[in-house]
Amino acid sequence: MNIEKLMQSLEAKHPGENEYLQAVHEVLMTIEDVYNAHPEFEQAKIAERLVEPDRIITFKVPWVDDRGDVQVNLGYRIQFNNAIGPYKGGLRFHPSVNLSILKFLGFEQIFKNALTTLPMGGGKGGSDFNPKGKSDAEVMRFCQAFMTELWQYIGPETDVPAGDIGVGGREIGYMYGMYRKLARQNTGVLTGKNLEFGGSLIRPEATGFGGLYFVKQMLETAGTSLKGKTIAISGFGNVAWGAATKATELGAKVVSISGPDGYIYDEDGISGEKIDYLLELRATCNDIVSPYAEKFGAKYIPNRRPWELKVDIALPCATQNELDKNDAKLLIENGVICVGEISNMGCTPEAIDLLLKHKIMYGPGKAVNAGGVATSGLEMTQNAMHLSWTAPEVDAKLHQIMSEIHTQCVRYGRENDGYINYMKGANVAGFLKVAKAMMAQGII
Ligand code: 2IT
Repeated sequence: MNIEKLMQSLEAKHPGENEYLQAVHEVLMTIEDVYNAHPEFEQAKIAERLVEPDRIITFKVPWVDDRGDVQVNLGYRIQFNNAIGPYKGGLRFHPSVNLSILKFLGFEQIFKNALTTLPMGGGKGGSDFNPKGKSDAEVMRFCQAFMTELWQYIGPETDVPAGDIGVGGREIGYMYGMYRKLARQNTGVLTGKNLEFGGSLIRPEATGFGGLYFVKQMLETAGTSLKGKTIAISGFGNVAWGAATKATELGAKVVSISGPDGYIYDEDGISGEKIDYLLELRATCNDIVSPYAEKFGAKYIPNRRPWELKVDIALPCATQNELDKNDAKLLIENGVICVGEISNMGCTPEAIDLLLKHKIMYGPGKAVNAGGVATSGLEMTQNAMHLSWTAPEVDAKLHQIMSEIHTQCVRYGRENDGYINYMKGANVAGFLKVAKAMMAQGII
């Protein structure tokens, strides 16, 4: 495989799609050896076929705000690869959403979903709609308008969207209602639904819980544990909430959360009612964390990121490229032992290089945050069987899946000196599954 040539051709075809090119480059670099060991992959142009989505659907979403003004947003669904199962992946509603961001997320989702052991292909979608400051009625009208266009492209065996940044239970509910009305079917086509109409227990917590199960295994493999460790978390949404809950339960102390306005340092630990307060903060739709400091008497550091704190573990839980080279340098100087991405592509490539160079445990988002989509897969299973599992049943399955993902990462990521390159392990394991499925199914 000639990575440079392939990257040059992608850059020429998709200029300026930086996040997408970044995600593709990372995967190609890490799978190069195994790719070259299989000449049949090169012959079947597996790399060239993998890096382009099967199709991209874009549409406009006109809706009316509370003042009676007409608003026009863009909607997208990227159906990236369905070699191992129906397209599966979240919808992101955020003003930063564009083709590059959704293509990077959809591309990552292929490998992440392959790692979960469940039969799910990769997809992603969303809109540049900004939920910040919108009323419930506005969110409902937007979601209905969005689904009016999207519904014809999705289906329980075709493409199963879910939540991501800006899309939680409320948005999924409104979209599901519209889908059901248009398709006249109640087949659970979205995951992340409320419990009353086919949702799964543990799904809201699953990304954070799964992340901590994975980090726990990383630490145990290195001969240590979460007990008594201090953790910096970024973000304050659903993922940060689940991660803080499980980290505290497993004996660690979470000392930070963050928002676009800055971060909170709470040296007493963010636990109990303080964790539940995160859900309240999110529900205000103002996208700020500063009220936490006023309510609980913690420190608020405006316009900075929590990676300058002295902690044992750093868990990015907000968005892509939220931890850069300088942040990694500060964390390393402060003695960090593990960085686990619970956000998608949370670290920049330069940050990852530095962490690997210093042999810091680094878990990539594809592996660490796969518990979210894995539990979506479990929701699909329950819907298909027309039954619901108990919370302990779902949690046990999530645990098992995270453990299998860890095993795959170790299998393909262990280096000669014993250091585990989880990024390489995750990419190679995910890639091999998809590549073998593509090989077996011919050129399509
Ligand atoms: O990035 C992700 O894996 C998600 N936002 C969850 C996707 C899903 O289908 O549950």
